[in-house]
Amino acid sequence: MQRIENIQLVTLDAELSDYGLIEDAIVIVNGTHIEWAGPAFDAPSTPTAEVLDGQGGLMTPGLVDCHTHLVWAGSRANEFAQRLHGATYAEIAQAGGGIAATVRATREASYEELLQLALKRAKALIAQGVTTLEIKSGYGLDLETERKQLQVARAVGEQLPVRVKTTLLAAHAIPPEFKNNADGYIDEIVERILPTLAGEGLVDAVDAFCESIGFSPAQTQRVFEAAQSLGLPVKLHAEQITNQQGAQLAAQFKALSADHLEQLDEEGVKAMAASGTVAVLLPGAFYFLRDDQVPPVELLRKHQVPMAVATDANPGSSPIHNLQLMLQMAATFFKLTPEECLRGVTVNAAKALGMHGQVGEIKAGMKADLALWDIQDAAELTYQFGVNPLIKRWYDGVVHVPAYRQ
Ligand code: DI6
Ligand code: FE
Repeated sequence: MQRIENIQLVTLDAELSDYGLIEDAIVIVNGTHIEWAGPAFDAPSTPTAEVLDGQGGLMTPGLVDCHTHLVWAGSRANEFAQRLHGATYAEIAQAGGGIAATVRATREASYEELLQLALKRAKALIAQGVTTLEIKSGYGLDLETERKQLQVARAVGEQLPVRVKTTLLAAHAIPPEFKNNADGYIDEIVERILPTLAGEGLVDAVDAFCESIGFSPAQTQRVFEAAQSLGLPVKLHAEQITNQQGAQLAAQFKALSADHLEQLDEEGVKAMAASGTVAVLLPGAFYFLRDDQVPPVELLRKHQVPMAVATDANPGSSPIHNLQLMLQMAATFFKLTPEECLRGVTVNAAKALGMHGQVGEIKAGMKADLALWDIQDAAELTYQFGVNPLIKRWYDGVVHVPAYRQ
């Protein structure tokens, strides 16, 4: 048992205050779970607990990055240079670059090579206080390589102190074997890739890229039906470049989240509100693609759709492994408040992964995933970036100090 004293606690319990802030707090950790959290004056006695001094730091839930594509090989730095010379993301994709280039490199890479690359990226996120991470496949586009990606994702969660949720994104792009035959590839996904990998226990959720340059709503629907028949929750890359009414489709399948959403309209927002689907905002992709349309944050607020914020870490549209920077960008570009940003990488990100009530808040019964910061005001996490204020983090009840602090 651990008794963490001398902390300011951000519980995110809306009933307490904006952040659920308790100024002089104690958290009691029992094994892998939180046993008690609240004001020091109210704390039960724990004569046998190890007492830890929180140094007056601010404690938040461990952060949750609920949308990443961490497992890939190769580099797209050359495409970045082409874009600076005027080529567009869509033009590069049509010329055989883009996702297809990463698919070639990922197919060629060995399991071990991919694992080393993914571990390095995951460590960067862990050092910023991340304790739960979603990792998508989608750079294999065939059974073997999608499996390899998801196995690497599982290994990241086994080798590092981070909880990993896997998402099958086989419907990310059309592989060369199915050129001009997207429906044939959807058959392959629903008949073979999805049931096989789900049967191997590699799939926690299913995602698709519903877009003019991706899959149509009808094709996406087939993937969702297959997921539903296997009892798997769905998510969707929706309304990023064009409005395909993906949000409505996602809502129809009670999706955990719809992500990107720059082109989302009020009908889509209402559908998401009715189905409890989380809006995952990805300011890194907005920034890196120099998008000029922001997601409809006012409408999401008006209809009380929970908003999450994530890195979308991927080699093409968001080569960014910094969740703290995403908070800054969500505030600066999308005008989220610091409190919305913090909820976006904790309680709402947990909802987007179907982990509400397990992680993302500091309450009795939740996992002891905690982050202790050398700041006095929670808004600091959104306000600044580049200096990492993390003092230490707890994962599953075990304390870890990031390497640079040791
Ligand atoms: N939307 C994105 O922003 C990424 N995938 C997706 O469906 C881009 C992936 C890439 O360019 O490699
Ligand atoms: Fe993405």
